[in-house]
Amino acid sequence: MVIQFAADFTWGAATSGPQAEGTFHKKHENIFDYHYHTRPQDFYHNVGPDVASNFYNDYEQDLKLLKQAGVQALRISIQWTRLIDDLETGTVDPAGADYYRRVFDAMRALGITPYVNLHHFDLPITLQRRYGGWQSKHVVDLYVKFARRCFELYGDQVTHWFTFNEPKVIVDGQYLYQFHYPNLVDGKAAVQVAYNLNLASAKAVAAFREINQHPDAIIGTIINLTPVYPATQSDGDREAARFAELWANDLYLEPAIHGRFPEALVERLRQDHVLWASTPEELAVIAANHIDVLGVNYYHPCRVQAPDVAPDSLQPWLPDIYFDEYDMPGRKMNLDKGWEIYPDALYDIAMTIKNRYGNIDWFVAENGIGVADEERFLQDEVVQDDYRIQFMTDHLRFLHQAIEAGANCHGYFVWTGIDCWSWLNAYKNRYGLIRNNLRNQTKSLKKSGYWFRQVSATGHVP
Ligand code: BGP
Repeated sequence: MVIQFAADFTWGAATSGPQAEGTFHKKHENIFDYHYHTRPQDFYHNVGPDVASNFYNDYEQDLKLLKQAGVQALRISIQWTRLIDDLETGTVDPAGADYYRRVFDAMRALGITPYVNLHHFDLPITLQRRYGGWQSKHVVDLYVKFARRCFELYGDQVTHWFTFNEPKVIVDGQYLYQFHYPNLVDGKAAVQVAYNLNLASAKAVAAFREINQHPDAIIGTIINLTPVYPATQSDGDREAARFAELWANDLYLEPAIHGRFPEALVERLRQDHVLWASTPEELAVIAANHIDVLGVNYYHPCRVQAPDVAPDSLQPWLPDIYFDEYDMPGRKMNLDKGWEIYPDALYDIAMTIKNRYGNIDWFVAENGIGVADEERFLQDEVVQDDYRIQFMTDHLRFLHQAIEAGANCHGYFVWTGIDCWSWLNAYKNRYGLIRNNLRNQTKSLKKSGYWFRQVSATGHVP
């Protein structure tokens, strides 16, 4: 079957400020900077975000390399901890503001469209310690001040805006499963954080509509969608999958696209006495401010079965009292990362968006494969990453099928362009189309980079 994408399909790459820039001249530490500086051995193999991929200093040549790899649009994030001087008043640091202006100018000069995200897990540490982070509605309002500054400063340069990357990961990592600082286990707090992130996103959308005058400007949010598959068609497994789907996906999709929370989930949380605190005014903001475009990060599906132990016998409340993970025999795994590889899910995601979410304009905002020790695949200084080409080809095949079936998907952004720092494994697993040789910070296209250039030029996936 021929896989030919339309000429106006966007071929992009995604990265984030904290994972690419390095901390040079930054005004504040975020939660990861802080955690690394106090616990360098945790997760990070003693490689911190301080230099990261040195994008702060190297952005001009990095952008040229991305252009060479066929990247037509680049998703980056503005770091709150770089742009804002006084976090309470939202005053801008002039050097931070100038930096992002220069980056957007350089992108425009090369014909690379900036897709700009405002929050990629990188909460200022002061706000975590002083207010409990995203549990606090004051933090929501401080974020909105930051978002306003971004719209005011760059409304003439940027047309594609995003309020958050993967709000679910903030909830999971910080408040449930202990993989992001401050590593809490608190189901009730997690529920409030999920609500507050939805509220913050809607408030930022409202600010955008008020400030942004550019006729082509659009705003969206980026959600990691994990389609949920039950182990069997038994009532128990299907019930478990239904709750997991509500908790993982609908909790973010419904407010962003339909302006309301999923009724079945709200009812469950109310009965369990963990429902978030909300006000009618806040719910009105959420109801009135829908996104224009959806970014979908997809890496792996979620497979669940009915829980072993009856939920009501378990205390304290955690969402996974309602489902157990299911380790399906024979599923294909990326062993370096521990994630299942299941490209078919992209088709299912597309159909969910088409059938349940109004076929909103969307794009794949992240998709990619993390592989350890890629130096072993070096030949004449080029990483021969055929596994990455295969991974993208398989996912693009299902995406193409979905578009043929009516999905309204306008682009595919690979995670990532240039090998970058990762929250949990520093530089152990590499994702880039472009190799970052950390020994001397030189960067060069991998085999997948040349492949992507060809695909982006022709729209044809061989
Ligand atoms: C997503 C994040 C990215 C990136 C990616 C790969 O969840 O949005 O920032 O890190 O996952 O995951 P990891 O770096 O943990 O291997």
